Amino acid sequence: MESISVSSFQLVSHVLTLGYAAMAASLIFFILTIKTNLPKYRMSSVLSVVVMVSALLLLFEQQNQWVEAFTLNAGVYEMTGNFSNGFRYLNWLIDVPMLLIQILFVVGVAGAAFKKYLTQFATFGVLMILTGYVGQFYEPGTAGEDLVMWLVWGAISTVFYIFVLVLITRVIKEGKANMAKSKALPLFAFILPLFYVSWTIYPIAYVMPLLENFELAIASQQVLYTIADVASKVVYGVILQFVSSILSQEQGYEEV
Ligand code: RET
Repeated sequence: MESISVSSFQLVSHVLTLGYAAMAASLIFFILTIKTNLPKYRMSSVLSVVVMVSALLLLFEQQNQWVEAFTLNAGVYEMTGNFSNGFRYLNWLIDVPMLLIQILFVVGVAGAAFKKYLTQFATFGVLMILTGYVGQFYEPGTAGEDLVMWLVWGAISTVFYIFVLVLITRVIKEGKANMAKSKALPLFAFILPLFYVSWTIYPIAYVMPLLENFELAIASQQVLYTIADVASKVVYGVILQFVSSILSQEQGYEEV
């Protein structure tokens, strides 16, 4: 039976709790600040709220599953139950399209271009997650272990991920051009590097089992997913919120 040390068990437990606490706190933030924005930007905050609620529930469930999967025995935590990232993938299925679409409201893409980006973001985002979801069933160290299938599905998912990166780079470039004269530009410009780093943590976490050490793989995967979740949902959402409120002020909007 696989086992992990008390400190690794606790570290993951703390990090998972921090994750859903961050989502709960940010949920309140996005609700309370929505009126600092002009109505045309508010859909970005609404989508942040959707992302927060779904992540809050999922990460709470993930933490419960973690605690129930292990039993303390002779000073180590033995894995006596089931623990997987399956729920996370289903959460991403909702959150990935929402995160990609929310920026379109702030960037000011309109008309046919808006529809085109929306469709492409939703399609590539969903395909990226679904193919990764299939892949994680073959993860080394689990009941369905199959190294080749795991890597092949991961590679297919990566192709869709590259499409997503190309699209978001284009959207942010358009945003920068639209904000050329705005004070919000430097803050908005920070989103692209944040996006590249935070989203790329997910595939890195996916391949952690290559470390061939159960404890290190399972613990680092949970820590990495949580860091990526906070950066890609909370930090990203907060930046979009501040960018929107600067743009709103510059267009003469005052909160009523
Ligand atoms: C997978 C499978 C392995 C290959 C790649 C992946 C990419 C995952 C990404 C997930 C982003 C999730 C976000 C969630 C926010 O709620 C599926 C791990 C490339 C990029 C942003």
